[in-house]
Amino acid sequence: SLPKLQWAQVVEEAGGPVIYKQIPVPTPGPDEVLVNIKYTGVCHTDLHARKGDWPLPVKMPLVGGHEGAGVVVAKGQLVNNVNIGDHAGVKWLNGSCLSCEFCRTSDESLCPDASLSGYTVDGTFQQFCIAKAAHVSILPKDVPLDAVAPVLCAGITVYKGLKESGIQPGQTLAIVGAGGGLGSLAQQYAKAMGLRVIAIDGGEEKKELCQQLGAESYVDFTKSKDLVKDVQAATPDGLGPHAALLLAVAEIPFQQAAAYVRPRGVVVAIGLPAGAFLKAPVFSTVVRMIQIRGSYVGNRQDGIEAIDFLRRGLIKAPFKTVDLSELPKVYELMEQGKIAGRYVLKVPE
Ligand code: 8ID
Ligand code: ZN
Repeated sequence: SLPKLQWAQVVEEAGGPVIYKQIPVPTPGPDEVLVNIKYTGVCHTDLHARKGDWPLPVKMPLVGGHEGAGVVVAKGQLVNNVNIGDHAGVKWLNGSCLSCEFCRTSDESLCPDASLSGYTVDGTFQQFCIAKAAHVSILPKDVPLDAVAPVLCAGITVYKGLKESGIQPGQTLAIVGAGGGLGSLAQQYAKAMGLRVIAIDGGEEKKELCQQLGAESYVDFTKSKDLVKDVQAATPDGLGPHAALLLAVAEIPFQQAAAYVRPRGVVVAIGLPAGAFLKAPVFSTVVRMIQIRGSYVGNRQDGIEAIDFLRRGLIKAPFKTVDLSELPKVYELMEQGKIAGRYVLKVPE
């Protein structure tokens, strides 16, 4: 039988700290499952939620987290696609209505009634987490629960972003924020898809990581005197990358990308720096036929495909594992831009 109380990291007021404490174990509704979380990644989105810096209201008190991998321990009476004992992943999209036009056309992340793990509903920084059965990812049992955790948001998001960019094998991709959580996974998916990668980030630790992950070149934004020129110079023919994935949590790179992609280049905005704007000169955007678009997580099928890349050994992104109780330290490092790759929290048994 299940315990009545569990350990969780709780934000009690907007902008306040996370508090490690015991809270009740929730009961799943008729269309929901209860997942005993074993590992959960820490995404920069969780820090945005803790700080409350987005124009989207956050539930309070809040249990954050949306990269949770664990075991299904209870389910509602309407659930027949998931069994007790299945390995399951809880993602950013905790649930959606499944009947609006967006859900009907597999754009579930655009559902006006979507519920978001660790934002509008409690997430994965707890031992037992609820998710809608229709949206939970069923994980093959040969996929390790620690390594799959970052794939559940970071992996799916960059995989979808790559599809949205329309880039083709052999073409060159700029990844901005390449040494971070999303960036390190983006490099792995890009490589698996036969793309050539220009990694853009700051500092030596991230440079080493990007080289290990197979980037053809590294542009250090903290050192470059003319980033647009340096990125273009890093492409084989000097004309600039075919696409750019913007994963950084700063506004400046969102103003630079339209200038360095080659004519017909595609800029995919994924990072969500607070209060930032996308800006590009109309003239050069028109005559160079540049596309600028947003990309927001992925649908259920994108999730299955992104996880399958991991299962098949096509991607391997580095992560460090610490205990759930150490979340405040992880946030501190993240705030300072000091995390190369991802942190994964081990949830107590
Ligand atoms: O669906 C979505 N669109 C989605 C899904 C998941 C996450 C969006 N996100 C958002 C997060 O909310 C966050 O705003 O993507 C952003 C990145 O998340 P993350 O990868 O989890 O963050 P990180 O690990 O801190 O990595 C950010 C990297 O950006 C670099 C940092 O050095 C770090 O490695 N960076 C920064 I800050 N400024 C840069 C710059 N000017 C830069 N890299 C290059 N140029
Ligand atoms: Zn995320």
